This record gives sequence, C-alpha cells and structure tokens, in this order.
Amino acid sequence: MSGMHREVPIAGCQRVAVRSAAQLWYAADVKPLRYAAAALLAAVAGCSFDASGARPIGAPADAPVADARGDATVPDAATAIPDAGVATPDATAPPDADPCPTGYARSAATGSAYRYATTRRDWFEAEADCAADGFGTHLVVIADDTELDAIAAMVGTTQVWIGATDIVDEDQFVDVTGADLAFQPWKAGEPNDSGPGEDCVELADHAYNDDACHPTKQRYVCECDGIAPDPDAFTP
Ligand SMILES: [Ca+2]
Ligand SMILES: [Ca+2]
Ligand SMILES: [Ca+2]
Repeated sequence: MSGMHREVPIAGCQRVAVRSAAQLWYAADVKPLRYAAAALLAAVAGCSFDASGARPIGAPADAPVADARGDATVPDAATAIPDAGVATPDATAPPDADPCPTGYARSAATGSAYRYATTRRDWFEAEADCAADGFGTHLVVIADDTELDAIAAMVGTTQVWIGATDIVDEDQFVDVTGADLAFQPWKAGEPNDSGPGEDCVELADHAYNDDACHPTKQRYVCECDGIAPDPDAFTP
C-alpha cells in the first residue's frame, strides 16, 4: 500500500461517513462529482482517504474505486484496499532486535551476519541448508577484501563452499542472489573447470577455486544479509 494516506482506526462516526460516501458514489450521476463528494465526506468525518485508490480507508471491498479521471471502475481483487486492517506496531519487540536467525554472528566490519557450518555437504545441499535458515540467508557472497578477511578469520585455511557458481553459463560466474560475481580473488591458474567440470566456488586459504559442486562435500559459510537467493542463478 502506498504511503499516500494515514491509516486510522475506523471509529463509529467514520463508519457512517464511509457508508454515506459509498452511497453517494452510487447515487450521483456525474462521475467526477462522485469522487469529490466521497473525498469531502471522508475528510470532514476525519477518515483517512487513499487518493491513489480513491476509496475511503475502511470502505467495504465492494465500494467503488475511481481511476485518475474519476470514473468508477469495477473493484479489482489485486488492487483492492484491505478492509479496515490497521497495522499495529508490536510494542513488545525491542527496536534493535537482530533480524537474523539464531546461530548467526554479526560482523561489525561488513554489517552482515554469518554462520560457519561444519557439517560437510555438497554445494547444493549447503546452499539449501543456508536458505532454509530464513528469508535473506544463503551461501556467503563475498563482496570485497573486507568481507574476504572476515570470512578467512572465521574459517582459517579450511576449504569452504561460498555462494558463487558458473553452473548455468560456463565461465560466467554469478552469486547465489543472481548478480554477476563482483569480487573474484582466484588462486593462480583458477578457475580451470578441471576434469569433468567444476562449477561451484570454494574459498581455500584466502582465495577462490572452482570445484565440483557434487559429490565434493565440505564445510561452508552462510550469510544473512536480507537478500533472498535466486534459484535461477544455480539451477542448471
Ligand atoms: Ca556479503
Ligand atoms: Ca565451470
Ligand atoms: Ca579448479
């Protein structure tokens, strides 16, 4: 919903205004006047009024909706304004609650939160496990040297899967959110797509290597940054 209106609870007097406005819509035979009459009535009664949808907030779902010219149109379920629902802030939630799932530790250096998973999985299993943590979690996407250092400090020299792959388009590396891979600190001679092919990226001692997504099983790092993974980026 747009921010064009201020939502207020629909008190008794406002319900009457909304109902009257809806009746005016149907009674008036000059369409532009319908809009003006409804808006005026709602305003006088203290109702909030959604100018984009031209329906008083709280109006029944079958109340008329005006387009920009003031013509009444058939209500559309996709654009209909929810009836009288007013979001109430949760007064019990602390304002600085970390939105990331339990098990993630936030890095002051990068602003993201991470989970170092020590169960060995193939790349696909690892990405699925990260994504299952919640909205905005995925295999880590390393954006720059600062984040590289943060992850290296976490895993040492242990090889870990990260959220990068060229499985959809050989040699066109993307991250698991679907963006082109912006930061690519490859080891010398990598990526080499060795053997039957290597399409998934691991961090190995501070640099990248492409490795076989499957059946190679190793540890991995998940990141919580609020960005959802895009399966199209890693579905062959
Ligand atoms: Ca990141
Ligand atoms: Ca490859
Ligand atoms: Ca390789």
